[in-house]
Parts: sequence; structure tokens; C-alpha cells
Amino acid sequence: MRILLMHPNYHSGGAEIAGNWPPAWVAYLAGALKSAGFDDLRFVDAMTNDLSEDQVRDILRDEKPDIIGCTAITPSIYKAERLLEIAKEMHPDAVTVLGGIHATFMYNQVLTEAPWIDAIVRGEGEEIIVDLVRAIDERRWPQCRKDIKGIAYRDGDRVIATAAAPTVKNLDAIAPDWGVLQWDKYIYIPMNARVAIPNMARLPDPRSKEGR
Ligand code: B12
Repeated sequence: MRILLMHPNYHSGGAEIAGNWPPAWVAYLAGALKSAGFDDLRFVDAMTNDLSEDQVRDILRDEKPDIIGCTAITPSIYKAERLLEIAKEMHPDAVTVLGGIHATFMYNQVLTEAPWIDAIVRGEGEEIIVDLVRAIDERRWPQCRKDIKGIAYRDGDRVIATAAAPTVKNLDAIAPDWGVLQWDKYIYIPMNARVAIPNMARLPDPRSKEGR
């Protein structure tokens, strides 16, 4: 089960003036996947490496992934959709997955305008992606997709969203794999130093015992 995670090549010209920033989402997902035994995983940062569509094609040709995962915030959605379109053209049998803040809320629109995306992961990805990859690995996909919490997909002309997945409850079990990132690429220019973005903002659900 070969997994390829890619950050789309979108540039806002805003916060990036201060440097190249490591994409934290991939470290968190890679950690969860590897802990679950899915360690044939590679990450390509098309944004930081400013990869053209042809370069992305070359990588997809070499990697021959079974699953291609991409992220998107709202401004980068069309770049992400295009990246997954190229992936689907090159590997029609691979499963294309999109996650991140934009698709979490706008899955209906995204799946309508980009029908080549097989699954959207809504919300925190660590547990949902493991459920999804396990289903693919065990050849239960796509028959079982309605039973996987926290995803959305197309069924013919309809967009289906499964029940929301619970947020990750055991925060201590979150173990990002920072080793997937090419650290020499991520520099904060004003200090000419390497930069990291650990995620400190997750809280237990306030309704849960831990949150009270
Ligand atoms: C760090 C950060 C940055 C960094 C980005 C570093 C990088 N290379 O990724 C920098 C400083 C460069 C940046 C820039 C910008 N940012 Co910013 N940024 C953030 C911030 C503070 C944290 C993001 C983060 O890393 N979170 C931690 C990770 C672990 O969480 P996550 O990304 O959500 O990923 C989880 C899930 O979403 C899911 N997931 C995500 N991707 C995928 C993919 C798959 C396949 C799966 C299965 C799951 C999955 O699983 C992950 C683990 O649970 C957020 C605010 C926030 N608190 O989220 C704003 C935020 C994402 N940024 C935002 C914006 C607008 C921008 C800029 C456009 C600002 C500007 N005008 O220039 C630029 C865009 C730059 C670019 N080229 O993309 C907005 C996006 C709003 C929206 N609707 O999309 C946010 C939400 C802030 C806000 N509230 O307005 N940003």
C-alpha cells in the first residue's frame, strides 16, 4: 500500500514573504499512518519546491501510488483539485483523497466541481485517514465507504457525507512524524533559522469529561 501525500503548489505572496513554512498536516497524518503500520509513505511539498505540473507528473509516474492525499485551504483549492485530477489521469485505480479546512466545510461544492476526488476527509485527519487506508488495504473500499465516519464522497450524482467523526480524544496519542519533512527547505528569513509549526491548539471537547 503505497501512499503519496502532496502539498499543492499555491503561493499567496502573503505570509510566505517571511520564509518557507513546513506543512504540519503531513507530519500529523504520517505519524498516525506509520503508527498503524502504513509506512510505505512519501511526502512531496510541491509548494515549497515550486513544482510545475510536469514535475508533479514525473513524481506520480515514479511513485506509482495506491493512494494520493492532498490538502487545501480555500485559496489553494483549485491547485489541489488540479493536482488530484492529474493524479487520477495517471493512476485511474488509485484512490484520491483531499483533506484540510476548505474541503471539510465545502465538500459538496468540491466533489461537484472535482468528481475525480474519491474521498474528502472532514476535520482532524489522524484517525479518519487510518480507517480509510485500512479499508483500502483490506479491499473493503469502496463498498464500505458509507460506514467510515468523517468522510464525503460522490455516489453517482449525489454527494454523501457520512456521520461526523469524533475529534481525537487522546491527545497524548498524537505522534507527528516530523521526519517526513525536508527540514533544510524550511527557513524563517528574518532570523535565517529553521522554522517549525507544532500544533498547540487542539483542546478536548468541552462537553467531554477531559474538557471539564
Ligand atoms: C501554519 C499556518 C500557515 C503557514 C502554512 C504553512 C504550511 N506550509 O502549511 C503559513 C504562515 C505559510 C500560512 C500562510 C497562509 N495562510 Co495560514 N494558517 C496556518 C494555521 C495557523 C495553522 C495550520 C496548521 O498547520 N495547522 C495544524 C495542522 C495539523 O492542522 P490542519 O492543517 O488543519 O490539518 C489537519 C486537518 O485539516 C486534516 N488535513 C489537512 N490536510 C489533509 C490532507 C489529507 C489527505 C487528510 C486525510 C487530512 C488532512 O488533518 C490534519 C491533522 O488533523 C491556520 C490556522 C489554524 N489554526 O488552523 C492558518 C490558516 C490555514 N491560514 C489561512 C490563510 C488564509 C493563509 C494565507 C492565504 C494568508 C495570506 N493571505 O497569505 C497564506 C497561504 C499560504 C499558502 N501558500 O498556502 C486560513 C485559511 C482559511 C481558509 N478558509 O482556507 C487559516 C485557517 C487561518 C484563518 N483562520 O484564517 N498559514
